[in-house]
Amino acid sequence: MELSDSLLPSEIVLSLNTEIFGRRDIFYFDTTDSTNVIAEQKGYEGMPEGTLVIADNQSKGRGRSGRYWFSPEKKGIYMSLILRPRLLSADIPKITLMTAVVAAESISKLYDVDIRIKWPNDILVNEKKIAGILTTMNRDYNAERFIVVGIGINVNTEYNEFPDEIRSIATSLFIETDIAAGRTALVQSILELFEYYYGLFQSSDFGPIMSKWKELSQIVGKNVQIDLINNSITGEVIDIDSKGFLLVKNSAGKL
Ligand code: BT5
Repeated sequence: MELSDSLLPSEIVLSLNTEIFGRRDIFYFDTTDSTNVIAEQKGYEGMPEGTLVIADNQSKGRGRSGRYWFSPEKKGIYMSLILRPRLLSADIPKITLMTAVVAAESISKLYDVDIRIKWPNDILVNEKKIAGILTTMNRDYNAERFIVVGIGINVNTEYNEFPDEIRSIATSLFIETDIAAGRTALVQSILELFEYYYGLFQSSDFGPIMSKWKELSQIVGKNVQIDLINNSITGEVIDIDSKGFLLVKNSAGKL
């Protein structure tokens, strides 16, 4: 069947192999400001886990700490999921790491690219950013905690379409593979892997997901510079701890 060039809910659910994610309401927009903003509103109103907000275009796509996410029309995937996890607050940051594994594996399942995760939320191909994740935690009208996980992926964006300031640091699946890809199959793959890893996370421990994360990040043993708001830390990455924090040893041997 010929699919439309939009991310229509009726096409996303067709042959979708999940029970929760994508199986609750799907709010589709041809254009919106930010799917995370809409999902935060829907979460506040009490919408359940698995609710999906998805758009073909974002006018104010958000990154972390007030940064932006470039979201050209029908060129990428801009989606946000509502979660109501049965997890301790200390485990919530791991959702971002888990989502990075989901995004990376969804891409590498469908495309022949060498995908890497950069702590905590960057997905890279050839050292350029192809996807990003934005996780927020809020309380709804009933004071119940909920999480919104936003995923942005550059699918068919061409090199010249990226704004000047990110052209050299961003890439897309089209740039990397020369294949103009259907976005719907990638959305389905994300929903399916999300459901799998989220179930694993909540029913057992984070160990298997952390192993995948380490395998995809190849960061242990690397020398890094971490820029904080007022200073920066350089050193060697020793490990990721059980809470999902990066452990870095500086030249003085201090962890
Ligand atoms: C992120 O922030 O990487 C999180 C991006 C999350 C986007 C999704 S789309 C669906 C959902 N709805 C939203 O409104 N957001 C989420 P951060 O690590 O802060 O990276 C932002 C930085 O990446 C920017 O300051 C730019 O330098 C760069 N950047 C912006 N747009 C990009 C793009 N399309 N591809 C690669 N890099 C980009």
